[in-house]
Amino acid sequence: LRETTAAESAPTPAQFRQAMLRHLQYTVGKSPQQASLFDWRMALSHTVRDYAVDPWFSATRRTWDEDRKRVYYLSMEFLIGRLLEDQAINLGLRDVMVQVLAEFGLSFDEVAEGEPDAALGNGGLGRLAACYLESMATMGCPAYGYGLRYEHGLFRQHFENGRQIETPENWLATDNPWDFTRPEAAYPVGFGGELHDHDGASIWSPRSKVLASAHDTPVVGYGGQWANTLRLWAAMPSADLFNLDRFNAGDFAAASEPEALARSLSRVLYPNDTTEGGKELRLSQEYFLTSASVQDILRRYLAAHDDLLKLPEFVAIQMNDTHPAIAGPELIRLLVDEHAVDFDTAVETATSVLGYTNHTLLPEALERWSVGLMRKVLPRHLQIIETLDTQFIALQGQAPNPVRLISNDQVSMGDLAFTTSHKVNGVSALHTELVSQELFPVHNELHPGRIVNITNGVTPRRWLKLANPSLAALITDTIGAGWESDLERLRELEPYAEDPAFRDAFGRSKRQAKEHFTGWLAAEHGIELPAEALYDAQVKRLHEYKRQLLNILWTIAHWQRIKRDPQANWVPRVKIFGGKAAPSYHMAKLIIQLINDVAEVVNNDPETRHLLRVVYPPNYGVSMAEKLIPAADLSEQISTAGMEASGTGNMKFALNGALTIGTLDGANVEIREHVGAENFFLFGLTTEQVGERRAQQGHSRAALEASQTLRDVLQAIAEGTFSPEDHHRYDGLLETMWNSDWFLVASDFEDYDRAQGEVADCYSDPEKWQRMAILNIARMGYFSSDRSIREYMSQIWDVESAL
Ligand code: 26Q
Repeated sequence: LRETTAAESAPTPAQFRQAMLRHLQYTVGKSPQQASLFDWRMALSHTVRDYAVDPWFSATRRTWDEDRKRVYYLSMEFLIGRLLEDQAINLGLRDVMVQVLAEFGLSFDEVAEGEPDAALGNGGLGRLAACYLESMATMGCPAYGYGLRYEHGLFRQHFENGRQIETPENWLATDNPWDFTRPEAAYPVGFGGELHDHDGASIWSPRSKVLASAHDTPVVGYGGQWANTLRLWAAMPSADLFNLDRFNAGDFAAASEPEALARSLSRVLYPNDTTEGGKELRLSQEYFLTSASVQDILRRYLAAHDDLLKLPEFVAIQMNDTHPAIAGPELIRLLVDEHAVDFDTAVETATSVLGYTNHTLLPEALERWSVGLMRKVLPRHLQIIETLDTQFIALQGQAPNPVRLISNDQVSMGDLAFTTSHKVNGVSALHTELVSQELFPVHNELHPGRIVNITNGVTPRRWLKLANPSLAALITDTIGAGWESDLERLRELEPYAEDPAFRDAFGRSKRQAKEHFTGWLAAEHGIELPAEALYDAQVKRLHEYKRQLLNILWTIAHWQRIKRDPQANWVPRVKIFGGKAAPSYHMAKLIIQLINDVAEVVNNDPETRHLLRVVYPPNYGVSMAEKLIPAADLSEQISTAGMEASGTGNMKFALNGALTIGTLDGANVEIREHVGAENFFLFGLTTEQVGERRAQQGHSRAALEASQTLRDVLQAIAEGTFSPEDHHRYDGLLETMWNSDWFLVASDFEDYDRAQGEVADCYSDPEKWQRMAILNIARMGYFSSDRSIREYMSQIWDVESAL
């Protein structure tokens, strides 16, 4: 086995070319003359993948040889996007690859554009898991990601008459070149059935069993010195799991139940980013992921050890939100039922191994499963949870109203995850404070120190080096290479904020990023945009708390003002929206329609179209973000304070030199502290003020009465200005604005308007704007996911880097 790093063993163009031609001929079965873009991409991907295998083998081998502690990141979502360029960059192959393709007359961008996004996630939580995988590999943290190999990732979005239409995503329709199938790594996962008492012990006889079969993708760190595994489970009906007894008894339907269940388990990702209440299939998916992963973890541990009580010295399992929170009961079950560990020791062992990351405070997003459903699907786990509940009540002594794991006939997965974890973390300083004080105050008093903060981060390889090659090149020219894996080095850019030549160069790189984005937008969607304008972007899942509504209402106000005084000195703006709504989230879908309706009117107004455009390219995802974020001047992070756990898009924008207009919410607070209050457009109520305002009767009406601007906007909507064929389309939305406005759009409108005015003033002074943008970039080093992972390693996982 070679122990050299990728950089040391980088191939020459001739070697790379030969390797690629070999794959074209022998893996793809084509000659260069016959090869399509697809064939070239397959040959190229296999070639790049080959270079991942050596570091992958050597990392795996060393972890075994050195008997290292491993981290297991359990997540229902991994929003990876494309892998080709990412892997090539980390292996140091990007330049050679581009050059060799050019020799064949191919443009790398064109070849790469054919790769479907692996969209195995909804949004922030799933993308965070992907950034963390890449950072764990870069930091030499021995780790596995465990997830589900959904046949269909997040739905595709398009618009018909401005309305969102969902269609199935099909990323596996063509070959997935990154995937190594591991049929030998397969585990049975049981569902349903009964419990029998045997000598005081519970024996679980599941009604159906489904096989979990592993598919591995190597995840290479930057510099190619370490690689980990992303293991995705596919559900497989298995011949020997077909229920022969039932078949022979004539119950043919019941006999094929396992097969039907298997076909559905890894079929599709749930498209909600808040809990889909009570769905049996979702609970089964969560258990399928968790059980297969925990079985695999124990199998790997027992291959080198025999004392299960020492598990916490060698294994750390991180639960990405409560979705895999059945891991506690599952680990306890396996220790007690299969390995004869006594119950209390099993609980202590499991708790020492597990960690839980909370990503939300929204009550509707906290998972609860009905006791009836639990009993039906996971009877043994329910029994274990009941025992844990009894113990947890006892721990609270004489408390009159103890917190319970089971209440109102529902299992609270957050409380369960807390009690079975040795560390619980929030994802930004503000969020962690709210987790301690609002969500888990009782747990927090019982277990002081269990809650820790780990502020989210993003990988600078994908979100700067890959996405923004012109800015990345400027940075390297200015401070030298190496910032990619030591992002605090960006601070060396600070003095250049005062250097006119550097500011110009930054301006040119921003211009290039805009051209790259608009070129794609024109080719893909036929939308032409002016290059000389302030690009103002809000891209993220559609949610009322994220307040895309505030943004579009302000856009209408801005349009009305321009029309009132078209000759004034307006800063031309392009308002960019992107994001999907959960298919059943009616208000979010109505807001999408409003944005598209406004775009239709505003973009066709000859009086204003040179000053204001509204664009909403459909099907926002990782690959669109990579083009759009580098092009943005202004980043909209305008959630109601206290509601966005962290945000990570906010970090990607600032790292690429967009200025933020934002509230004191989630990680915005820390971003503002790092980049400096003078380089951030702050507005809006604080978390505390939000609580107070909501308690005031009639706050929405009062806020509207105080804002002529906003009343004019609502009036225009009510008159059908944007829906001439249906004046009542937005009645429901207007009613909410006047009478409830839970998300305080009206309360924050005037201050948002003021901040947008400052944005425009500032943008008309390019020198000032560029200085601010450069200082943002220079001071964003803290938000590298490498820093986050370092903190997880020391504060939660107690694991050392192998590098
Ligand atoms: C749960 C049960 C059933 C069906 C779906 C779900 C489900 C799926 C996805 C619930 C929540 C999610 C995703 C949540 C999410 O993306 N949260 C975001 O996490 C980011 C990373 O920490 C934060 O930056 C964001 O603030 C937070 O909203």
